[in-house]
Amino acid sequence: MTTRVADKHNETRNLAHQMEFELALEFARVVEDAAIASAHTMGTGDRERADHVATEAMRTTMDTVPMRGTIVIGEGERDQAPMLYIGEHVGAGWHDGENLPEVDIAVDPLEGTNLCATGAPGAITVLAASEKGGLLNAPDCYMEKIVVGPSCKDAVDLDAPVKENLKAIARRLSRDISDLVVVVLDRPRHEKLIDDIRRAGARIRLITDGDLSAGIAAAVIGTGVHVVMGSGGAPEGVITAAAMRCLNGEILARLVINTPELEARIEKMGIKDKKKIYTAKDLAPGKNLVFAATGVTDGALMKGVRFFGEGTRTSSIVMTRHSGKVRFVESIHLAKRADVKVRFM
Ligand code: VTB
Repeated sequence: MTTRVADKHNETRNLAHQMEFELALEFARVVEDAAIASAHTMGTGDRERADHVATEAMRTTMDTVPMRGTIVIGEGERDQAPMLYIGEHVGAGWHDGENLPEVDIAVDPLEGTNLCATGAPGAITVLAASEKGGLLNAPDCYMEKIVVGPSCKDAVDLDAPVKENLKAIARRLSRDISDLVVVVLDRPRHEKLIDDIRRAGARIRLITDGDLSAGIAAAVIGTGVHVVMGSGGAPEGVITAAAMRCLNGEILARLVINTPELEARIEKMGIKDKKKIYTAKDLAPGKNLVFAATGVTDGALMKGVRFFGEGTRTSSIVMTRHSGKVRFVESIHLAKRADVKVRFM
C-alpha cells in the first residue's frame, strides 16, 4: 500500500471506529429527546400527534450530532414525510465536517404510537446507525420474523413447523415447552400461528403493538420473553437486527410480498430473491453498529419517561457491536432552576 492509500485506509477505519466510540452517547441524546417529547402526549389518544412530536424532536437533536448522517430507514419517502425521510441528510457535519464520520441511520421515532397514545406499556423511541451500507434498505412492507436470544441462535428455522421451533428453543433453554413465553402481535393474520403455539403447549403474550422492543427482550436473559414470532414491519426488522448483532441474538426474516404493486416495487429496488430468508447479519451487515432506544412507557427493559418537579428521568439502552458495549443509561434531565436537587435512583 502506498503511504497515501494507507493513510486513506487508516482514516476510513478510524472514522468508522470513531462512529461507535463517539456517537453512541450522542445517539442516546437523540432517542431521549424524542421519548421526552412523545411522553408528554401519553394517553391523549392522538397517535399521529405522538408520532409527530417524537419525529420532530428526534430530527432536531439529530442535527446537533457531529456526523454526516443519511436516513436509510425513516418516516417514508421524501414526498410523503417532511422529516426523517429516506435519503435525508442529518447531522452537524454536512457543511464543513469532512473529518466527521459518514453514517447510515435507521429510525423509528416512536415504535408503538398506539401504546403511547393509550398509555400502554412498551412504547420506545429507537434508532440504529452504521458505517455506510451497514443497514439494509428494507421496503416498507410486512416481514415474517422469528427473534431469539443467543442460546437459540441456530436452533430455529423460519420454515420449520411452529412446534419444532418451540421444541428446539425449549431444549436450548433447558426447560419444557410449557415454560416458554412467545410474544405475538395480536392480529387476525396470526390466528393460525397463535393456534399452533397453543397446540404446542407454549404460553403466549399477545401484544397490540411493538414487536421491536419484544424482540430485544427476547435476546436478554431475565425478561421473561423467549421468542417473538409473526409478521410485523420490515423496517423495524432491520432495527431489530442491529440490536441482535449487538446482543448476539438472531432474527430470521422474509419479506411478505403479497400484491402486484409490492412485487413491482421490490423488483425496482433490485431485490432479486424475493423469498430470501434474511439473518441479522443480512439485515444489518455493518461492522460498526450503534443501537439506541429510550422507553416512552414502561417496558421489559426500560422504564418509561418520568416527569417530576426537579426534571425528567429517562431509561435507555445504548449498544455498540464492534466495541461490544451494552449500556443501560438512566438519565436525569434537570429543570433549569437554581434549587434543583438530584436523587440517587
Ligand atoms: C405494528 C407495530 C409493530 O409492525 O403493528 C406493525 O406495532 C405491524 O403492522 O411493532 P400492522 O399494525 O399493520 O399489523 C410494527 O411496527 C413493527 O414491526
